[in-house]
Amino acid sequence: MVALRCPAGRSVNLDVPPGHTVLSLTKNEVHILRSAGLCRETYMTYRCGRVALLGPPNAGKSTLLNAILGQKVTIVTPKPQTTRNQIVGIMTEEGVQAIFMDTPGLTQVRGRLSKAMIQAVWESLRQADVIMPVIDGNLYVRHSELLEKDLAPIAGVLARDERPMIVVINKIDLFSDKSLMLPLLERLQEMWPGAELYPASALLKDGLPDLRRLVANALPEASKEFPEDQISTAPVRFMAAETIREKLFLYLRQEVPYGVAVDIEGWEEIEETGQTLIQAVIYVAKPLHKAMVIGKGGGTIKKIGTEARKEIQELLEGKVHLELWVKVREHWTEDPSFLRDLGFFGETQ
Ligand SMILES: Nc1nc2c(ncn2[C@@H]2O[C@H](COP(=O)(O)OP(=O)(O)OP(=O)(O)O)[C@@H](O)[C@H]2O)c(=O)[nH]1
Ligand SMILES: [Mg+2]
Repeated sequence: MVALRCPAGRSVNLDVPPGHTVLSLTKNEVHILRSAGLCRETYMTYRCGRVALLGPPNAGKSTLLNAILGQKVTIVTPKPQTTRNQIVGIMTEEGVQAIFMDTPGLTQVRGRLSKAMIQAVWESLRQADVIMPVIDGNLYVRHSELLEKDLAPIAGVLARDERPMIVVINKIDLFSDKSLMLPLLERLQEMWPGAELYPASALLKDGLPDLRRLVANALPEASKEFPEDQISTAPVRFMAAETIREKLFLYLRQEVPYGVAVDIEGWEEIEETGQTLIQAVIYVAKPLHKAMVIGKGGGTIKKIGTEARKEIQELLEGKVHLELWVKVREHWTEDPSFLRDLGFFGETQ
């Protein structure tokens, strides 16, 4: 085994058979010459690293991650600030493992919950080998004046960062004249001169194979961190709670979804029925919200429960009996120990 210096300054360990010499090194390949000079061999090196998906709320970061993986690991809703924690999704392909970190949308910090959410963004950025800002291309094509303000939290920091950066300009399915994008592309290139700009539609899964390749080439040489069949690091209990929260976001209006939290309090396999009994508590911030979650004649919570149960069954590949309770817990978004119990401050990882 010899340790080789790669052009990018990283080292790679490789078994060079006796009687062979290293001919050249490129980003992905080590060319080796047999000493007799009769035959050239190419050894692929393994690439593995972390990719931080970050950007303004509602840009499609979570949709993009699910589309890249071809499987749902993170919840998606039309409302901003859906994602609250760092969610890890793992893509493993031949010779490559990309560990994506989905993050909450970057907004102004208002209170402890949003502080914990923003902390998850900075922590993901710190861990990243590749930085992948995701922006809503359609929004900035139509309202170019919003770009600077929305990217203000990351523009300067990323301009000084030397790590590989791929900017995904998402939602390009929403306008047919693609030349409308040119001024936006120019401004992004000025802001981040070293970045690759990549227009895509996460919703239509448009352009994803090339994006996967781009990410793979930007990753450092390293051995894989996770088994090939592992798709996420989130425990199933957390994913079940997130599924319920997604349905709450979908069925509740105004400020109500932002004040809900879901905690799984019971999880039991029932031998007689072959079902998993899941008992979850939906916390709301105000007494009035409790009535809204329950709905007229219990209609809203019934719909939420039915939708969530279906999806959790798919996740667990088995029958689920889901019991939901609603409790009022005023000011929970400001309670550090409760936030910790819910998995904030990195505890889902
Ligand atoms: N038309 C269109 N809609 C998209 C696309 N990608 C995402 N969306 C929609 O945009 C909305 C927000 O998507 P999310 O994936 O939840 O966005 P996010 O960036 O994770 O949002 P936060 O977690 O709140 O920061 C959803 O309604 C998605 O269906 C896209 O390429 N085209
Ligand atoms: Mg999200």
